[in-house]
Amino acid sequence: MLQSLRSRILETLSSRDILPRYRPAEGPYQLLPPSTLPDLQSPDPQVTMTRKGLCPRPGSRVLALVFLLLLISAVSAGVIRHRPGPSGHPALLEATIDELQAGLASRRFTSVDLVKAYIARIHEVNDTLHAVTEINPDALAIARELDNERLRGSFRGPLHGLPILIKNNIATNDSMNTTAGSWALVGAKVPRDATVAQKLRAAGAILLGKTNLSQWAHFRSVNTTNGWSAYGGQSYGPYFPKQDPWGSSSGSGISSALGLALGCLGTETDGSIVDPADFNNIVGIKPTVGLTSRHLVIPVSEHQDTVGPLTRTVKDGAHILRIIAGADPLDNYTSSIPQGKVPDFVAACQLSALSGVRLGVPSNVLSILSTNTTEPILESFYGAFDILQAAGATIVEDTNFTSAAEFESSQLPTIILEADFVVNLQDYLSSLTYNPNNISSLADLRRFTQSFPLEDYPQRDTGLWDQALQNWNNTSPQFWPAYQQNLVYGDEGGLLGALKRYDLDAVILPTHFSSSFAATVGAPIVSVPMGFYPAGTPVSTDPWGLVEAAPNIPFGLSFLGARFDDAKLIGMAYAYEQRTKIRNKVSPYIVPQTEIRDVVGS
Ligand SMILES: *[C@@H]1O[C@H](CO)[C@@H](O)[C@H](O)[C@H]1NC(C)=O
Ligand SMILES: *[C@@H]1O[C@H](CO)[C@@H](O)[C@H](O)[C@H]1NC(C)=O
Ligand SMILES: *[C@@H]1O[C@H](CO)[C@@H](O)[C@H](O)[C@H]1NC(C)=O
Ligand SMILES: *[C@@H]1O[C@H](CO)[C@@H](O)[C@H](O)[C@H]1NC(C)=O
Ligand SMILES: *[C@@H]1O[C@H](CO)[C@@H](O)[C@H](O)[C@H]1NC(C)=O
Ligand SMILES: *[C@@H]1O[C@H](CO)[C@@H](O)[C@H](O)[C@H]1NC(C)=O
Ligand SMILES: *[C@@H]1O[C@H](CO)[C@@H](O)[C@H](O)[C@H]1NC(C)=O
Ligand SMILES: *[C@@H]1O[C@H](CO)[C@@H](O)[C@H](O)[C@H]1NC(C)=O
Ligand SMILES: *[C@@H]1O[C@H](CO)[C@@H](O)[C@H](O)[C@H]1NC(C)=O
Ligand SMILES: CC(=O)N[C@H]1CO[C@H](CO)[C@@H](O)[C@@H]1O
Repeated sequence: MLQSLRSRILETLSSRDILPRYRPAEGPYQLLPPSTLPDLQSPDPQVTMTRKGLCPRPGSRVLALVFLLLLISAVSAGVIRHRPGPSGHPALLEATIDELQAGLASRRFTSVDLVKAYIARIHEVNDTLHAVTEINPDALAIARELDNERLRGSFRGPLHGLPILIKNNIATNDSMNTTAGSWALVGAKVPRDATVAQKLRAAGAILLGKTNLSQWAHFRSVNTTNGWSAYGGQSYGPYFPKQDPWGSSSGSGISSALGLALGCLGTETDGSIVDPADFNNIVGIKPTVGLTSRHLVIPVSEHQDTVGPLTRTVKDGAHILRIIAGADPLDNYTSSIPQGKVPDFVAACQLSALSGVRLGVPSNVLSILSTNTTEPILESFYGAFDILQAAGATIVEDTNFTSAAEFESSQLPTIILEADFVVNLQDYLSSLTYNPNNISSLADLRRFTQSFPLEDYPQRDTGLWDQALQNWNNTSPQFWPAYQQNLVYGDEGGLLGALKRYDLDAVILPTHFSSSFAATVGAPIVSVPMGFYPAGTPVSTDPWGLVEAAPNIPFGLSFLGARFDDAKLIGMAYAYEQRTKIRNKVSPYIVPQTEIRDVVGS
């Protein structure tokens, strides 16, 4: 029974969120019935896809062309509208911490203005993209207080007065719900803020709202979509109509991409920060597990979960990470931070950071994972070598991950996560001070989910929970040997082994292939925009109608490193970003129009 379920999970899981990330997203693709085709505010991305690859249907080139024309008109309109006003207000689609702080310091606008503008922008796109599930009703009052503080001459630092959205699995002790996208937890209360939320508040950030996500961080169904939650609906990426936003920090990726806040927090177990960063044209920092506290973050796995920023620039991500990182007595994985000291990630952002570094390329991973839809990604990846070398890096090819093929088909990574989830979820539920549906265990949660109509069961099943409830857990004697075996995939047989054997500073991979290799050992990844699918790319969709590949959809480059080498990776990503500025070379098809000048003084 267990065995057959496991095989089914391997066959049907549509996201790479919890399984080895590099498994090609192949499936029983077919021509979609008209009712599920993306609607026609956009061209109709009507295509078919075989198991082996894309077969453009007659006309798909024409459709792509129509889309391109629409895009060009949207962009040219956008360029006009997004030009900073005469008063020099930064355009919110790209605004950085430094630009917003300069405007706040010189009183060209206030934090109240920023909150108003970002809320208007969220409303402009939420009906189409479902990126944000709730807005903090206290945000304006908090902004006013922070404006007053600033006027009184007190400045808390780079995040003072800047609105940030957080993923809806990071708990806050305020009027907002923390649900992981489930109706089971709507109305639930926690005793205090999650440590990362509390640190943001203390640093003067305004928690503007909560972002949509793949429900339970994609740890419920074996047949569901990225970016869907019962509470938040289906979210979409902004670079092509009905674009798969990836996940599970889907809303955080979309929101940073479109300037719905200065930046966002997400969480990652295996891919949940770097994948939405990848396909939404932004930077994702997946910190070393233990660098940021998970206290009062709805868990998947204590061994793999980590909280990190999704931002438009590497430097903004570094600023946010610097605030949220650090030891926390309420999450003792943070006691593994070397010397207990948080490095200065912002100072690590140096143009020279690639000079003299050795970057490994595990070529066997590229050959194992490549499919027809990844061809443009690989082309762009090989193109990046020139830039990295010109910046002083040495590229070392064939630094193969020796167990990559075995890892790719192993069920162990999922079993370990399930064993953690049963126990870690129960701990989280026991910390609630108000638990409206009296859910205290995974068994309770499964009962609720299977009987509550809005949870979309059985169309979206509870396959991962069914299996977790039958299996041993992380307090059982079977756990430790299995966990040790699972570590080998990331250690000797994977990332850490290659770093040591070839004396590397980091490994580079297309982000699409990267996350699983760092996941099992809790190693860091920084993903930065690298390219986008060119005009003429056949449009391919998954069985639910989400668009996976199409012209204009972006993708990123990942730097993977040893545990607690986060600062080093941030430096390299910055040096690459500054030389390429890929983000500016591709535009979303949908862009909110409200700018600071529209709200100043209102
Ligand atoms: C890619 O597509 C071509 C035809 O379009 C096909 O011949 C080939 O087998 C495909 N390759 C893979 C790896 O799917
Ligand atoms: C989403 O946008 C619509 C239209 O502006 C608005 O009515 C609705 O309240 C928004 N939802 C949230 C949660 O902000
Ligand atoms: C939290 O959920 C409750 C119950 O559905 C709802 O009334 C409330 O508006 C939500 N809070 C926010 C800030 O959306
Ligand atoms: C959590 O919120 C409640 C209700 O506002 C408040 O009484 C309590 O002090 C808060 N807890 C902390 C640790 O701030
Ligand atoms: C998964 O869900 C899709 C959409 O409802 C459906 O077409 C497909 O048959 C399901 N696959 C399995 C294996 O249940
Ligand atoms: C880890 O933290 C918990 C409280 O969250 C504490 O009970 C436990 O003793 C700590 N374990 C270690 C090894 O420090
Ligand atoms: C690494 O993998 C590539 C691609 O699979 C292969 O051609 C090469 O021989 C391998 N190199 C080593 C040193 O194993
Ligand atoms: C939860 O438990 C409390 C106390 O036992 C009870 O009053 C309440 O009705 C229960 N709520 C639900 C939804 O079962
Ligand atoms: C974990 O498994 C043990 C048996 O090995 C069992 O006693 C315990 O109740 C399980 N914990 C949870 C949270 O299910
Ligand atoms: C804020 C937001 O976008 N909420 C939406 C989430 O998804 C549901 C279902 O699609 C919509 O009804 C909400 O408006």
